[in-house]
Amino acid sequence: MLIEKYKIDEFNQNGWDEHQRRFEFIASSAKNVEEVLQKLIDFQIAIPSWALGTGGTRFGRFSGGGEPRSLEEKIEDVGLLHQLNQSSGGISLHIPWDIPGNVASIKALAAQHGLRFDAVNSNTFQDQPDQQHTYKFGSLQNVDKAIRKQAIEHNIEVIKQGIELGSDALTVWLADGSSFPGQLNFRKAFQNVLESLEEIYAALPENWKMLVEYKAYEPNFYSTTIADWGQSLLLANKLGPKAFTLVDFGHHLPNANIEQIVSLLLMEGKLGGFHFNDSKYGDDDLTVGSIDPYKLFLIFNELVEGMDARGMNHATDLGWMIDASHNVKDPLEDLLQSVEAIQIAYAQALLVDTKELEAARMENDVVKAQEIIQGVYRTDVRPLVAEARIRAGGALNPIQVFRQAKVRETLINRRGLKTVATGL
Ligand code: PSV
Ligand code: MN
Repeated sequence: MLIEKYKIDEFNQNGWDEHQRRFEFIASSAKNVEEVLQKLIDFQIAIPSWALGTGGTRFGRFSGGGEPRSLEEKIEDVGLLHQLNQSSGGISLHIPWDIPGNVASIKALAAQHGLRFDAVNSNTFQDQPDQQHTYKFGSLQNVDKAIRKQAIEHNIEVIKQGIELGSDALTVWLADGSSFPGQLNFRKAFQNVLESLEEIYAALPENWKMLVEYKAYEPNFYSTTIADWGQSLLLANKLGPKAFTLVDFGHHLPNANIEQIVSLLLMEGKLGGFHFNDSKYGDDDLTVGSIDPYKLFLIFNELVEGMDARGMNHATDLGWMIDASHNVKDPLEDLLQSVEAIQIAYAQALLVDTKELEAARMENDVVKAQEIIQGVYRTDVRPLVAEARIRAGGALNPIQVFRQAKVRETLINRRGLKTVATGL
């Protein structure tokens, strides 16, 4: 569902004067405000098609109702988010959780909502009912050639679906690994994955990217065959110029310095994309910025600095996607919070005085460097983010509008209380 434009304008009147005051205050002190606003407007974050329903854990799942029952309804939900924040202009499909049946009408619906198709994701971490071989002991790494072949063919099929949709990247995340010592020959497993990825890589169109995502553990608990950025980078380097590493915030062991990882990957020209979420213990898939917003800002600071150093376009040269799950919140409200958290961190990173910071570093002035970094982090940039959103045609306060317009109640009336969206 979409909300009538006049209603959003009406809702925008609430708190308008307060917003003006707060915006003028920051605009009077921050440098390059117009440039920052334009960058915020251009920056789009893709929403995964599997994050629109309630996520569960292995202990249970508590649906909030009105979940999308089809890909069409998922596109409508992302369209609504985009209408409210003007920054969720992409949708990322996981296949076969979402199979675009009638491609022409799916594309038309997405276009109607101003959405593009972001990276397509293959799934060889679950068995499908009609599948010949099982992935219980891995897919691209499997000791059985026939199983590897099945997984390769699935990935090539996903590329074909992506081409039809107008996507330009394939994200490969593998659950492959082992749960017990002795189970796997690490070297053979890695080589099998490499050879399998080589076959998939050969099927990529000229302008496509392959994003190789790593994850430290889970579902395997002893070893994961692509467990960290080193292993992913090794594969990406061996595969060729169209292959890149994808960093997911929650896929690291505790205390990993993710900002350093993205910095070095950018230096190597091998960072391809980022999955946003937040985490306290592991791959918790929590709302972006809900646990450690400072870490998110530090990552953004390196992303901006590293991309600028290579003359990259922030909005288009990397794949940005939210990869979160919503166990206790309304998924759409959660996604609105996540997008805003990303924009806040991005805006703060854009405000860092890089020259001054570099000068402090050259003087080994550690205190000054920290003052610069934390001075920006402690600046309330929410009025900048809101201003960018309004100028782009969105809502001053997306969550408030979502609630005042009774979106969830309407979705429950239309779709029912017990609907279940595909995904995890
Ligand atoms: C795996 O944990 C992951 O981060 C990958 O990106 C998957 O595609 C996604 O979550 C959904 O399982
Ligand atoms: Mn991910």
